[in-house]
Amino acid sequence: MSKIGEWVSGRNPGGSAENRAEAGIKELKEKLWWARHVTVLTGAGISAESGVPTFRGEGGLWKQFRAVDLATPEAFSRNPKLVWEFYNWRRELLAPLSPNPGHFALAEIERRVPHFTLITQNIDGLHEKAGSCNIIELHGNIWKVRCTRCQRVLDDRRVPLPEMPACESCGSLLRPHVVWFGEMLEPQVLNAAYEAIGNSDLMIVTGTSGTVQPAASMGVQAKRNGASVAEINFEPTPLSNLYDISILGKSGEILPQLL
Ligand code: BJW
Ligand code: ZN
Repeated sequence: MSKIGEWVSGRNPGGSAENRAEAGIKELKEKLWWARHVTVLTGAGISAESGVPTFRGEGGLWKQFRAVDLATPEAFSRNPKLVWEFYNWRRELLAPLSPNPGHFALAEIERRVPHFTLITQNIDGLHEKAGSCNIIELHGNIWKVRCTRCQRVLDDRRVPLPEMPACESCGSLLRPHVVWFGEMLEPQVLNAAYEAIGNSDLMIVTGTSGTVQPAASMGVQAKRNGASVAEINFEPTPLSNLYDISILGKSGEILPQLL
């Protein structure tokens, strides 16, 4: 038996992979029907079907580039031009992309349940483009810049930005308004996420490898608070066995089936 087969049969014994996914979807649909407050945590995988590269796994950004050279405050201090080159390249890549059926399904679920919070680790802005409203962006947004001196945060959709963009107020270097490794997440953002998790009776975790903290622990936190937790991911993650429901598949194919 393949690793995936072993894992799936451990969670939902019997039947083909398709039948097990179908059973998971049915169970999740029922939980969704009764839920009062639903929180969804998304990661790079939800945008994969829009053409956005993920970070880990085949074709992932961290397979081609070293995160320590491009996504840490030290890397930016050492070589801001290189870091801006990386983010300018990603802005060019993201600018023409559109949300996929997974993003749209979440926006529709938000309209149908009494209380809904979308926590995303993604910086691509595609949830907003799909019509989601109550969004918490844990790792910032690539379409925002922040002054390294006066800390002003501004929307900036220029593609590409100048090599070394400068703050209009104080002339200092701007940086992408994103959270790099070793940086704290904004306390009010983190508190809002934990508050939503604390109020939720159902949490859906989708398109994330569950490797980056503190986001990786949020599903477990929801379980500790008594919520049901379902994972929808292309492959099993280190946390899959801790959740109530694990559905293997593409978020763009599974999420619309919940409606
Ligand atoms: C599909 C699919 C489809 C594909 N459908 N699925 C505790 C213990 C150990 C370490 C730490 C710790 N606490 C903090 C740390 C350090 C660090 C960390 O977690 N490191 C780990 C790698 C070990 N965390 C931090 O530094 C964070 N800061 C912090 O906690 O501050 C306090 C502190 C600091 C230092 C020490 C201790 C405390 C900040 C983290 C910032 C992460 N930043 C990035 C870059 C953002 C900007 C940018 O994009 O450029 O955020 S890194 C990157 O990873 C990005 C993502 O948001 C994040 C998560 O990735 P994600 O979304 O899970 O993507 P993938 O690629 O990993 O997974 C995709 C999944 O989708 C896969 O499973 C696929 O199978 C699946 N998939 N197609 C469904 N169609
Ligand atoms: Zn400034």
